[in-house]
Amino acid sequence: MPAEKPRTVLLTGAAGGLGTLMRELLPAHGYTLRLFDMVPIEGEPDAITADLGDREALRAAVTGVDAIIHLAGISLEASFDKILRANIEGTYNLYEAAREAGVRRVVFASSNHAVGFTQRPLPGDPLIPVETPRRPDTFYGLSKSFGEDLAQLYWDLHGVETVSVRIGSCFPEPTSVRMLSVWMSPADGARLFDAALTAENVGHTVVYGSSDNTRLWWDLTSARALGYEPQDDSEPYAAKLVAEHGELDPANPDHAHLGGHFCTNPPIWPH
Ligand code: NAI
Ligand code: 15L
Repeated sequence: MPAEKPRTVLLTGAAGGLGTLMRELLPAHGYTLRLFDMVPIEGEPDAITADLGDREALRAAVTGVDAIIHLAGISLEASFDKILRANIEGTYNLYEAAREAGVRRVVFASSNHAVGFTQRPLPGDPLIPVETPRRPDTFYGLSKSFGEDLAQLYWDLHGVETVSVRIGSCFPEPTSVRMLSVWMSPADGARLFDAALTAENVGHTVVYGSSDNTRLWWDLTSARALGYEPQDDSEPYAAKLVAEHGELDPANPDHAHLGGHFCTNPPIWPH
């Protein structure tokens, strides 16, 4: 599965930064999006405004969709209780609704912070494989590690397929030297989600989500095996960013791991 391209896709977290970018980009790949978020979306009166804790709303949201892109949740560090409700219970609620409704494919927004305490490769070192042991750098990263395990369970037990995308940094432009290695351009993000929705027989597949950056830290082989062909590279932004901030220093703890400053001083979810 799927033998045919899914057409109607539930996009959770549609009001967020990545959700907004994907609302702009995914229709051109042939998708009709059903939008879901706990906050209303301006100009989108049909969007479903509900919390991931609302199981009834989730049941209604998944009814009749061909696939789900699950972006909703706390996207930075927060107290364990908040992460538990939004990211852990919320993702469980989403998978239960998908299973009950017979939705066959989920694309799960995992994060590099599921493996954030992995030593980042130095030039010439091998790229980090998807099989590297999970080393979450925060409760946030831990919730993404949980999401990947939940996805594996729902495939093994219930036949719900997932592509877990360990997204690097998906923003319009890289804004730090670290992001030169982990950046995923929005256009490549849409290409990767498209590949994750359409590849056949993915079972549970874990991929890194980034562009084909010259300074890449991880191995994109499993993403390319889905049919993903990244078109972008952060390198044109490198000269300006390096001139402003200098090259990464392996002796600096903020620069030593994939997760960057999440390992030392994580940004905190504002709500
Ligand atoms: P964001 O914080 O801008 O958007 C998250 C959205 O989820 C928000 O609109 C928020 O209202 C919604 N949300 C939060 N808790 C919810 C709940 N309990 N019920 C319903 N909706 C809820 O985050 P962003 O950057 O758009 O990221 C989207 C997803 O991708 C997140 O899961 C994040 O962890 C993941 N990700 C994003 C990366 C990036 O570079 N943008 C990097 C790695 C992972
Ligand atoms: C993430 O997981 C966050 O959701 C995003 O806001 C960025 O901080 C990104 O990681 C990153 O590592 O740059």
